[in-house]
Parts: sequence; C-alpha cells; structure tokens
Amino acid sequence: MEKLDRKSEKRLKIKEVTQCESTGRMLEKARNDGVTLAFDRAAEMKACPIGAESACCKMCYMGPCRLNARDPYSKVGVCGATIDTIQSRNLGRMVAGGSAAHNDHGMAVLELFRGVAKGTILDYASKDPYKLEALCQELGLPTEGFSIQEMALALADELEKTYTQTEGEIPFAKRVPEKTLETWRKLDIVPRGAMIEVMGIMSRTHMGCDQDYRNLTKAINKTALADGWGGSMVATELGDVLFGTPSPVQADVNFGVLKEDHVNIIVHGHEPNLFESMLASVNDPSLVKIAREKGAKGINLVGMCCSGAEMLGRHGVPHAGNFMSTEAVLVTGAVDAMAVDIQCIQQALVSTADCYKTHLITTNPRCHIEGARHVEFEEHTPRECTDEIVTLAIARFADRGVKVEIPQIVNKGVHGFSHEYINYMLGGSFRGSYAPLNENIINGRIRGVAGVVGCVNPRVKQDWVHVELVKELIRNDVLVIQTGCSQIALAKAGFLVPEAAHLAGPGLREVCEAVGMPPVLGLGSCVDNTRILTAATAMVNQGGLGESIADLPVAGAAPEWMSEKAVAIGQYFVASGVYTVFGVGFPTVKDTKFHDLFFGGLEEQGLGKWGTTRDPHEMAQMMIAHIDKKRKELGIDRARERVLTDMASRRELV
Ligand code: SF4
Ligand code: MSK
Repeated sequence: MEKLDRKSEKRLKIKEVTQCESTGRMLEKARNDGVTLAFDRAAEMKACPIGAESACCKMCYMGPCRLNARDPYSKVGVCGATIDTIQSRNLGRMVAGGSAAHNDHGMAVLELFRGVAKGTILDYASKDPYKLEALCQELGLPTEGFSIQEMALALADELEKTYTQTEGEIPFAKRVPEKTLETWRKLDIVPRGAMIEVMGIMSRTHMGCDQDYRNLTKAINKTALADGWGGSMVATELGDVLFGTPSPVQADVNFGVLKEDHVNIIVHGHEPNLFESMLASVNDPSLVKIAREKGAKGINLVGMCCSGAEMLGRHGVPHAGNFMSTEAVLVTGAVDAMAVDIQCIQQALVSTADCYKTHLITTNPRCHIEGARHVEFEEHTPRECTDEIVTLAIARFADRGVKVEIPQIVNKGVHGFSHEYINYMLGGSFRGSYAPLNENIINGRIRGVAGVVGCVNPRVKQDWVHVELVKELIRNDVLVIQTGCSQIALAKAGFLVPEAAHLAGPGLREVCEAVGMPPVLGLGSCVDNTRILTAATAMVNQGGLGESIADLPVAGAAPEWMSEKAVAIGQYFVASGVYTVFGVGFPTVKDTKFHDLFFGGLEEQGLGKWGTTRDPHEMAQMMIAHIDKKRKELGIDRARERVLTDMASRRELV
C-alpha cells in the first residue's frame, strides 16, 4: 500500500479539491487511514508543462524532442518536424485513442445485438422493436413484411459497415443534416469506416509520414466523426433496442445510496450488458436468500461512472458518483464488491480496495488489472460471472472486517431523457416533434441549448466547474443537456429536478414550468453524447434555425475533461459544427498555425471551433456570446440582458 507523506506541503485543503461533500469526507478519512487517493497523487505529480501544451514529440528514438512552447517556431525536432506537425500528430493520436475506445465498445454492442438476433445469446432480448424498425427505415432497409429477427439481422449487417467498410460513407452519414454532410463531402472528411480511419491516422502520424498539419486535420476530423456518427452512435442506438430507450425516471445519486445493512455491489465502467446481468443476479431469489441468511437485509446494486449513468436513465438504478469518486467510495468500507469492465478504471482502485477489504473484480478480456481478481464475463453465459461476483460480495459482507462509514447524503433527480423522449415531451404523444423547442428558441424564451458533458479531473476542483458553468447558463435562459460524469455532478448539486426551474432565467423557467421538466436534462453515458448529435439534427430538420448544425444557437463544453475519449468527442462536435469549450487546459501551443486552425479556421470552413478557459463564468460567457452570434445570424436576436456573475457573488458561490 502506497502511503502518503503526512507532512506533505503539496497536499491541498479538501474544500479546494472537491465540491462533493461525500468524496471530501472520504478523502479526509483516507488521509487519516494513510491511504492515498488521486487528489493527493495529483498534488504530488506536477503536470509536465511541455507535454500539457503538446510541444514534445516521441514518435521516434532520434528524440524525444522538446520544443519551446514560449517561442514555438525557434526550434524544430531532430527530423525537422515543426511545432504544427508535432501538435497535430499528438492530437491526432489522442483522437485515434478515443475513437478506438468508443468503436471497440460499439462493436461489442453490435456483436451482442447480432447474437441476440441469431438466437445464440439467450440472456437478453430486443426490448424496443419500434426503435429497431425505425432504425431500419432510417437506414433504407426494407421493413414491410419482415419479421423482427430478419430486420435485426439486416440492421446488424448494415451497421457492421460502421467499423469494417473501407470505401464510401458510414451508415449513419444518412442521419447527418444535408448541408452539414455537403460541407463534409467538400472537405473530404466523411468517414469510411472506423477501422480504416483509426489505422490511417496511426500510419500518417508515424515518423516521416504526414507532415502538413492541414492534411492531418482532415484525418483527425474523419477519425473523430467515425466515433460520434459511427461507433458511439451504434452503441447508443443498439443499446436502446436491446435494453430499452430511456424515459424519465426518478433516481437517487450520491454515497448515501449505499446501505450498511445490505450487501453493496458497485458496477463501474461502460458496458451495459455486465450491468444488466448484474441486475438479474442481485434479484435472483436464491442469491437474495443466501444474503439474508448471512444477516443482510438484501442486496444493493449501485452504479458509478458511465454504465451507471446508463442504468440510472434506463432503470432508475441508484448511482454513487462520478469518476473522481470511484476510489473515495471504497473508503466507506461499505462496498462488498466493485465490478469493473472497461475505460476510466483507475489502477489505484486495486490498492484502495485492498486497504478496505473490498473485492475489486475485473470482468472484461480487454481490461485486466494487475492485482485484481478476474472473473471473465461471457455473453453466452453472463450469469456465471455476475452470480460469482454476488457470491463473493455476500461472503465479504458476512466478514467485513473494516469499519463502515457512509456519508448519508442522497440527491434525488430525474434522469433518462433520450432524444426520442424530448420529442415526445415537447410535442405530445400524437404530434411528437421538436417544433415547440425550436419555437421557444425563435421566440427567445430559450436562448439556446448547451451540451455540458465529460469527465472530472483532479487538476481542478471536482464538480465545481461543471456546476458553476451550468448555473450561469440556465440563469441566462440556456437549456442544458448533459451526459456522463458531468450529469452526475449536477445531479449531486440538485439541478436535475423540475423544482430547479426557479434557478433558470424567466424564459427558460416558463418553459420548464409549463412542461414540468428540469432546466438540466440528463441523457446518459459519455457514449450517449450521440443523443445530442441526434437532437441537434432534429432541430435542423424541424426548420427555422438554419440548415446545418453549424447554424444552430448551440454550444458544448467539457469543463473538467481528462480522457482521450473526451478529445475525440470534442473533435466530433467541432467537426459537426458546434463551438466546444474545454476547461482544465488544451493540448496545443497558442499562436501557432495548428492552434489557430482549431480555434477559428475550422469555423471558416463551415465546421465548429474550439475554445478553452479554466474559469466557468468566463466559459459560460464565451458560450452565450456564441449562441447570441448564431441568433443574430439567424435574424432571431433581440436586445436582452446577459446576466454576469460579479466578484461578490462568485465568492459566495465557492
Ligand atoms: Fe524528434 Fe522527429 Fe523523432 Fe519526433 S519524429 S521524436 S520530432 S526526430
Ligand atoms: S466515464 S470518459 S470520466 S465522462 Fe464515461 Fe466519465 Fe469522462 Fe470517463
């Protein structure tokens, strides 16, 4: 077990590193217990300033080469690579990593879907046949006279092209608004298939290959779009067909969802099938009986991170917290087993779990962790894995051997706003449409729509940037839609309830009160960011707000991002036409040609653009200014006050 030097002066005060009270309390307990969490590791590990700005290259062993970020054109690498080549190659590889992660996940969902359709996988069934038929029709597949199974098999074959096709356009290019697609075709950035795009960028960024940042940017856009309109979109859409399309459900979030007198099992990761089978196992009467015989009142299944956000929206399964709380939750001592699958699983969970005698169980062949117990999850026999995890958890409950301390904090919220439900909610069941949303934007009650998404990162105060940003956006009548760890931050802050409408500006408040909806809508996991693309497409198709996604009065933000997936997501939003602002920092050097292309040049080509700031209030004003600019271009602007947060109220907010 790694112990923290208690005299460390680098260690920050708890209220400076997290806004989440439960996480803060457990961080304090961990420090007293001599256990190190990522907050303290971040303080000990100074981020490399050259790497942070992407001014270094290790593409070959003539280097690694470090350029001067303060005077970026004063030096080149040993091979002569310029700062623009180096930055674009580095960013391209981040996008490739993120896109590969989402596509790998999406391909697994496709194979599961195909197995269910063929009848070789029996533990799952297609829960939403209406969506299956609608998807077939959207992609031009025949449905008249075809059975559900025939449609499903044809859809699986069609969507496989998302990954394997080497020529042409990915299937969901058919969903893209016409003018947006036209721009992509003109720029030659329509993805062919994810595998060839990811392979292409890895090859072009090899030493001595593509050394023109503009040509590399084309490949970066293609690879990112192969994520958003490719693998991630397939994962979301087929996930809905298999497990059900979400609709609003009330659910609890925060550490208080753990129950001392129950067997507590947490699932953390990104694959809904593990979670769905775990749900079946914890409800199995024979396992519940064993748990009761061991003195437990029942088995309590809880989500964390993104598959948790999916289950929260689909089934109302309680959720303990986001990425930066995954270690802290183990410090409660109440977690009998944590089952993980893929992505955003910190290796340190193994040692933290060890300290608190929790079973940390990896389940996926793509993600083993040294020191963790591995119980492989196999789709044909999923219950073998999930039943074993429940059995291990029951045994640990019977002999916990550690003190249990659960912060009794629970936040209620409404989750599960799929793009289909937004359609229904605003337009009614008989004339479901985006017309009311567009009308309310045109008449100015709603100023615009902001997607606030993404990770939490110990380089900034956990949850705080998300919450401050969203507060300011809704006060300015901007409707906020959310996914992933950001959604959980706002749920903990109490914004995902209809009663939060009183925190919104007068126009947005009026709409929320009329419909009975919160001013902040939770759409699911980080993979489900594709629901935002689909909603934006519906807004364009509805009419009145321009012809392409780039025309819409919308903006996006990932205020506390950390992963390569976040970069891929940000890039697919930018390439789709959305102004996207990142907090924490951005891996480019200012005042270089590559940076200027990303922060302005792409917009001139008809796409979106990047922005960056660490300050949530400045971030909100940047997004609102962009929304106002788009309103002006659409001719729907009118003089209106922009609410600014002054220094006095900022101090109150901290
Ligand atoms: Fe240095 Fe060029 Fe090798 Fe990069 S590719 S490490 S810049 S020599
Ligand atoms: S889990 S990618 S920390 S949102 Fe999707 Fe959260 Fe970011 Fe991982």
